[in-house]
Amino acid sequence: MLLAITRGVSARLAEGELSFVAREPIDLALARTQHRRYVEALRALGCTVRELPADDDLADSVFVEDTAVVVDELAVVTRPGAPSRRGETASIAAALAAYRPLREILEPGTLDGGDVLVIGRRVFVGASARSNADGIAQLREALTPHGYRVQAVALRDCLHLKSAVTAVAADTVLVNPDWVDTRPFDAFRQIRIDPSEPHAANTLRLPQGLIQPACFPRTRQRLEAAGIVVTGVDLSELQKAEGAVTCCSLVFRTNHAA
Ligand code: CIR
Repeated sequence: MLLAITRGVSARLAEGELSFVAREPIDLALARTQHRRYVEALRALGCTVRELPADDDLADSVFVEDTAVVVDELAVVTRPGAPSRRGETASIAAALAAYRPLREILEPGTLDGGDVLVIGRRVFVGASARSNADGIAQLREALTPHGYRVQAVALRDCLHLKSAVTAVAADTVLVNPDWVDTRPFDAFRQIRIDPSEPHAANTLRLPQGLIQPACFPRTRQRLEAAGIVVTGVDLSELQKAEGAVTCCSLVFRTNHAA
């Protein structure tokens, strides 16, 4: 089965880290409603969802993607680049231990899962302010023995690699070329976001469809013109916290019960 691990929205969401967006008031009740609808979309697209309880002390803890990289063979628990987020990993490691052997990124390495894009055996890692060279090297050391090729990718003007590029089909990426060097993705068909929607590249690809924030209709048209089925989810309040669709779940295959 396809399992998605999620975590509820912290009461302190509005106090989380921000790097490239200005702080705005967040409607917490609406954030929670939107998150619930996101979880429903995961279920509608075939995921069994294991929801971890919200942790009010950890403002950004709804963004579980950043705490681990899960591949078929193992899970690598990260050491998030923002010190305020390092308390998020212990509970994720405990949850993942039921499904995968664990490795962890150790000091001085830092790595955010939002920087890690796995497409088949190719692993692209954003060399961002959150993921340093040591963290990328540790990830390479963990994954190379299992046949993965790990490659660092330069970024600009955005938080994570997956802010700028995600896979929308096995051979296709959706990319914002203003934020990422597209040459590492030359082997893939590339769809560009509509330039009026710079944040539109973050999509979550599931076997039964693609989830994208609902506020990017022009980019959605480009995807649909390419034959890609899109489910739009309104995540306005989580976007104010600099999150989007990949960051709210860790999705992987397992034979174990949830
Ligand atoms: C942060 O800056 O860490 C959070 N406010 C947002 C993290 C979003 N994560 C992601 O896109 N993978």
